[in-house]
Amino acid sequence: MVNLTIDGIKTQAPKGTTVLEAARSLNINIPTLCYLKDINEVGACRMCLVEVKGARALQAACVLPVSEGMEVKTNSKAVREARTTVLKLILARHERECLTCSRNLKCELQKLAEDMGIDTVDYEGEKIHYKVDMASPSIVRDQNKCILCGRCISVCKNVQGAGVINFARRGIKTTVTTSYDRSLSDVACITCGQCIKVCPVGALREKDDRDRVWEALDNDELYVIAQTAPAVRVALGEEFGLPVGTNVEGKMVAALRRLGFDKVFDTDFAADLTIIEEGTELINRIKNGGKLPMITSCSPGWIKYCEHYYSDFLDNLSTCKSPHQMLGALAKSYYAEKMNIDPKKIFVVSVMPCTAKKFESGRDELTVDGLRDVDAVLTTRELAKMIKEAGIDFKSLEDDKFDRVMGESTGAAVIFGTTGGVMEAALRTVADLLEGKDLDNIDYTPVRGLEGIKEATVKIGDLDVKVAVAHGTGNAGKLLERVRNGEADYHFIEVMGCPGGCINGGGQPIIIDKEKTEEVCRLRAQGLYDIDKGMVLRKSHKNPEIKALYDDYLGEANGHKAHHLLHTHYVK
Ligand code: HC0
Ligand code: SF4
Repeated sequence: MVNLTIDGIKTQAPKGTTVLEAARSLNINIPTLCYLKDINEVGACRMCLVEVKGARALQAACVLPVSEGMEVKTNSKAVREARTTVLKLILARHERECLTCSRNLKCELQKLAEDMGIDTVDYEGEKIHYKVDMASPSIVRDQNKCILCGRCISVCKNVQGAGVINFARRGIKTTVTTSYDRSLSDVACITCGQCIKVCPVGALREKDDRDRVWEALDNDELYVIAQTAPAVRVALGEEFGLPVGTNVEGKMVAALRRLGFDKVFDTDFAADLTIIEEGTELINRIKNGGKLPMITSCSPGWIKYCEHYYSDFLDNLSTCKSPHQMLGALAKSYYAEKMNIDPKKIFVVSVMPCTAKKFESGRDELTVDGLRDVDAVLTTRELAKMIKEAGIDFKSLEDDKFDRVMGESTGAAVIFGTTGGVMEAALRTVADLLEGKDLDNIDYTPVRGLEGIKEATVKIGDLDVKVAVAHGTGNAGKLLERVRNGEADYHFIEVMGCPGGCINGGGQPIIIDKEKTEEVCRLRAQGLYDIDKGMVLRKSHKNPEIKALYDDYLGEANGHKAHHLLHTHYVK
């Protein structure tokens, strides 16, 4: 242990700890704008300057290791003056359109300016005006607001394994950009939105589709259907001041009705359907010598990553469309026929924790007979904005229920929203189908939790089923390298593009205090596991609406009609 003094308090910290961490362990808050633990520790923003006895200049606490006998002041006159100057210089370069910024009231720079009592920006220097990159279907990049903290660069490269953005040029002309300043839509960006989540300001945001959805809702000719992803219900409440992880399913459904949707369905219904289709596909591949390991195909950021970086694994992907695309396809076929509605007049809106779903819904592979499965995708954040725009008092809404015949779901479906959930849901069904009985032990805990790569061998009948789970595409890449090199082999792999799975998707509420990210992920995941635990039906094949769908419409799992509507194939 290293002995040191911070602001007159004697303390000890393990060797290798930074002064920033040592101070935080004493509840001394040193401000930061670029620091992200284990991801971006670069000392770029200079907000964390501290005074160290005997040192000639102020030091950046986030990259300064503790040393024996060190005496640190975090709040001296010199420190306060330096930080104020640094912050005013950042503000001088930043396009200060706070009132109309997507991050208004959720901006770390704004909060810091308020915390530090900044009431003037004394410097006005040369400014370069950059064109806003609007070409990606998922991500908007506005360099005019960028403060060059480098977090997006680090998360894109180190966590997601994509590395499509970097610093370019020098001095006043320094920017964060793509190679040759191309649009994100023209480089190998996987549209995951993890860069949005770490951006301290509004330089990165989702492509806003609220206007298109309002237009559809105002059009009397259209029959507008909403569906909501598993992970939205345990995060939407945060936008209205409710505790992290609160299940607001009932209020969310009520709010969607108030907004004017004709029907509100549950993507969880289609998650159950995915398990039947994907589970059957897995059993067929294992029994008939098909391509293994089979890899899940429901996370569009992951699919795009596979296409760009691991295209030799494309045939390993399950041919199942992702659940919300399945539901969209059924809305315009099964439901349209049942209700005698012209499918061309049905407009499907998916409410998702994900920015990549915006890209996915526009893919040509995800159409049936020329009609898009899904017409628009809103993130959790956009739905919250629409609810606020409409003047709905979310917290006081009475709980409402999803519409039938695509509104019933099981516990297996709701855990899709967290890493390991699709695997656990699949194992619950595959084990029952292969053993031919209703098994009691259905909590597959080895695939739960936030470890980057999880592995398990599950004994089903005579078969040892080897499975792996990866979340965050960087981890997926590491896992696939091992498979490619013959160091590991599995029957089935679950990949979710975002770290933690959809609970931490690029479209979820912004976590302003980045130190709390892991805790927030745990609480959102716990919210989903609690819902699962409280449900009577916890296996997808027990869902009565799914049984009715096969009996009345689809016929058999993986059959001709199911393939036409619910499956696709991605090629190089
Ligand atoms: Fe997910 Fe999904 S679980 S990808 O994480 O499979 O976005 O929540 O909606 O479609 O169901 C996201 C979440 C979904 C889909 C489902 C899957
Ligand atoms: Fe990188 Fe994902 Fe952001 Fe694209 S969306 S720039 S891949 S972090």
